[in-house]
Amino acid sequence: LEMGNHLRQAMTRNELEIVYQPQVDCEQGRIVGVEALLRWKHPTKGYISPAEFIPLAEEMGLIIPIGEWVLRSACAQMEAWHKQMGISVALSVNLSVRQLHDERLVDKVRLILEETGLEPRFLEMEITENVAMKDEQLDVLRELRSLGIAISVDDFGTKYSSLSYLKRFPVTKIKLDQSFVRGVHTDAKDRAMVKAIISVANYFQLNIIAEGVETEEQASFLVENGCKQIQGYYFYRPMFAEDMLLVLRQSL
Ligand code: G
Ligand code: G
Ligand code: MN
Ligand code: NA
Repeated sequence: LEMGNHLRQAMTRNELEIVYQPQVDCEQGRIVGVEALLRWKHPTKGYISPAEFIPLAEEMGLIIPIGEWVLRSACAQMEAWHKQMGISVALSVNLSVRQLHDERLVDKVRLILEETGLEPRFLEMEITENVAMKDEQLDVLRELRSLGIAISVDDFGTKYSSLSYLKRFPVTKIKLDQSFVRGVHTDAKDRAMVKAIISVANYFQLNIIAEGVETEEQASFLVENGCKQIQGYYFYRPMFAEDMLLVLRQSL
């Protein structure tokens, strides 16, 4: 409860920050995207992971203004990098399913793109499979797609109904969950799972990226099996914008 009250003030006190994690295309040998990840710099507890406070933010309805802040800040940052460096790198932003229940979401997104100047083709929104996805939310996703925004399924394969999801929803990309990546060198079932998901992506003509890649062995296995995009500590950890600028410069 106390944390809830504090979270309410976190935005106005500028305690929320965004870190960025590069996404590497191993075939092109360059950074093709970055994921924006929220952090709460708590005055006494230090950095708190969104895994701890997003559920609370969702319960309190705070995810709506927080999500809007993340989107606006990250789009503005990405557009600044584009202008500074002449790069074409995409931005991924995590979307809570609660935000898809906000009937003003599409207007807000359109406005944020206009205000920041970021072209819609450089924005991707990550959603997780969720029971709260009804036809209304499906329509919202279609509208976002028609703005030119890409939609990816985060943590793919860990929830229910993964395949029917791909059939029903207008998604463009699968994010292969790190739990499968972790075991590719020790667990035959994880290897099978990874290969199966990669072929699902191919059959559905979707892009695919692997998350949580920490070792060269994992990266090689993925690339050899047709997953060329990699996100994980093996290449880069999430970092603050200042560090990201240097990393992007080097990746030009
Ligand atoms: O960065 P980290 O591994 O601590 O993230 C933990 C979880 O928080 C992940 O599931 C991630 O998708 C989620 N998350 C990170 N940033 C955001 C955000 O801006 N909005 C939402 N809804 N979830 C986020
Ligand atoms: O659920 P989502 O995919 O949005 O969450 C991504 C989370 O995974 C981020 O919080 C990020 O900090 C974390 N992450 C990114 N790369 C790695 C990695 O290589 N290993 C581990 N353990 N976590 C990672
Ligand atoms: Mn994500
Ligand atoms: Na994930």
